[in-house]
Amino acid sequence: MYAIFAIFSANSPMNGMKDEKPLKIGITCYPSVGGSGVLASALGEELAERGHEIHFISYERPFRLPANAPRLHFHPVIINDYDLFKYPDYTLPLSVKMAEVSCDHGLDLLHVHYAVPHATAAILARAMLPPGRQPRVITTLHGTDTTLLGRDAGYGPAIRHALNCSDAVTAVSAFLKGESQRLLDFGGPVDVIHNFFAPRPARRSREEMRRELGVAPDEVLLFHSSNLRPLKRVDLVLEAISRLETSKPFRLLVLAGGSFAPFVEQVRRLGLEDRVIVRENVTSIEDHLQAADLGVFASETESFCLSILEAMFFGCPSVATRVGGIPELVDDGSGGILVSPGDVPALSSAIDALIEDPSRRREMGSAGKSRARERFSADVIVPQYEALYRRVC
Ligand code: GMT
Repeated sequence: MYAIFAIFSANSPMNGMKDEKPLKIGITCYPSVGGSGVLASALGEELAERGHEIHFISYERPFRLPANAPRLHFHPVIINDYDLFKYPDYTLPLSVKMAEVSCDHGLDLLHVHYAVPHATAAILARAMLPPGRQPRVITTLHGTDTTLLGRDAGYGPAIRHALNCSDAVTAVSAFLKGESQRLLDFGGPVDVIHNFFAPRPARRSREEMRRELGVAPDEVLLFHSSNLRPLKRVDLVLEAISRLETSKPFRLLVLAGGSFAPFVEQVRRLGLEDRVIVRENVTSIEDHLQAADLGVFASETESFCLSILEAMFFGCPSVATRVGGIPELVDDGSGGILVSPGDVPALSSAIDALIEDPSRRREMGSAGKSRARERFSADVIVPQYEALYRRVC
């Protein structure tokens, strides 16, 4: 009897759910390349593996979401283009689709990632449904929904209203929780649930990937991965690279979740054409990360920086700016070196030091990997979301 139960527990998708019934969860996120969409997709995938029924609702299928996975569904939001509107509206069709999916599938809750406009649409969707059929609404704040849009007088009051009407609000770092309370003047509870990463098996070996990128075995491969928005300060990353004094061979791989065109002129001016390799909209992140040796991030603000965490899982340390939630992720010495924002000489000298000292780099990388597994793995973080769902339901 015990043996049969043990086998069932280990292999069942309900593993970890004890005797509780699986939940039906609607997830809305931005489907394009970006940390909040990546996190939401990974969360949906993990929840489905744990036996819950997951319904993604968005204008496109999130780019990292696997096709044909059990209990994982996608509902597109169709937006008609009316001449009448100068600016197309997404919030209303999204809210109608959320209400429709909630009703058709009996959703227990809508979990929206990135407040604008997803939280507002979820509140509206809930209000469209009769009592008893209304899903709970959970809003996860990711970063610029608070730090950029929260400051904007045209958005702030609507975000605050949506948070006040949510059944629970989470933030991806303690830093972001503080900023949300301060900038949005939001007095309600905010649960901090850090981001997680669950790497998939790489499909190419480190050697194969480096060969494909044209990186020689003795070259140190630096990497930067982001959506390249101005606050990522890719200009400073390039400047820091151009000032390196190391005599060791190195290249910089940019995994661009946006067009790299605005930086081409700077690359030319700094004489970095032979150093910089750009890959846009890469989905096989694991293959690329295992080929890399050191991450470089110069963001002027960052609520968490999922890219650093992804690298940590591959034992790849980073040199990054000490801003926002990054110190919650990287403890100086474990996972990387942190420098003051805007301090290009400090950025360069930290990169130089780690290029010159491969054993320090490896030590830092392996300490970072342990830290990532202990604190930011799916097994640690996903149950925190499940507990929150149970609490609000
Ligand atoms: O604001 C952005 O740069 C985009 C945003 C997103 O949705 O991709 O990124 C935010 O969410 C990520 C996932 O939680 C965090 O890792 C990023 O740090 C955060 N970006 C900022 O705070 C600037």
